[in-house]
Amino acid sequence: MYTAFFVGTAGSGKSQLTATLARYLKVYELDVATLNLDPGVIRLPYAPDVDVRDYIDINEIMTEFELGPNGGLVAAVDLITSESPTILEELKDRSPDILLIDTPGQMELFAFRPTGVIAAKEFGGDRCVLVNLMDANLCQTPFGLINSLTLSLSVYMRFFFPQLNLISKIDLIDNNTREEIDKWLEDNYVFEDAINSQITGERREMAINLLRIINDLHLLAETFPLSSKANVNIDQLYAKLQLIWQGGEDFQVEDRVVH
Ligand SMILES: Nc1nc2c(ncn2[C@@H]2O[C@H](COP(=O)(O)OP(=O)(O)O)[C@@H](O)[C@H]2O)c(=O)[nH]1
Ligand SMILES: [Mg+2]
Repeated sequence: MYTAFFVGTAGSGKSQLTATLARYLKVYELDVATLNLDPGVIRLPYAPDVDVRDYIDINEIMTEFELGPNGGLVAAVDLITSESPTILEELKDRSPDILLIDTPGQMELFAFRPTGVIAAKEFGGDRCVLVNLMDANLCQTPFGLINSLTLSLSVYMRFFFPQLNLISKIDLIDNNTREEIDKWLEDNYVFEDAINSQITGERREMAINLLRIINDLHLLAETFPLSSKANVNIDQLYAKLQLIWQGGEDFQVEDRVVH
């Protein structure tokens, strides 16, 4: 089974992309299933094949442990780990070729707590790709983009999986800015020039150093814009996923995970 985890800040478009990519793959008659790991979501733009909400009821948790919405969500996400055997059973029954995994709205609850890495180990299958979404609204300046890429570097450190970084909702950005972003992504020296001309002082030094690390780890080369709503680069995303799923180095998901 090939899997893709969608992670990213709240509202970056994980659920919408899960819906759009599942629909796209079904057009090619591929055997694709979706797994929703967000116990707190109320409405989804797709009907998940397997849904964590069937096992974890956030309202019940809030009442039982006398928690507010934030505490309830943290407890609910942490509970995913104990429900994973049942979820795995359901997945085994369904046994798709491709599994798209939508993760909790607030990325820190998933990516930066034990649940994320445990879920990656449990549900990651033979070949797992991490798809990290960066909201285009936050990537319009060299500073914004490097800041978002630094967060994706942090995600990479945590999971150490093959990772794609998407500048999501690119349809919301004007054409001139999109062209600028494309130039920064194509050539890290152009990106450095933009940082040098638009950021000053110690922040500039920091941004340049971070860019070099991100580029050395090939994270910049695997960064591209996408829109789930306007269908921009969905084909490119699938092509990149296929390359990693079917080619590339052999690895065991379990070897990659650190707590
Ligand atoms: N314009 C535009 N809006 C999008 C796109 N993807 C998602 N959205 C909207 O952004 C909001 C958050 O999306 P959602 O998928 O729920 O984000 P999540 O919290 O990361 O799962 C919703 O209102 C979506 O309709 C996109 O590609 N373009
Ligand atoms: Mg969501």
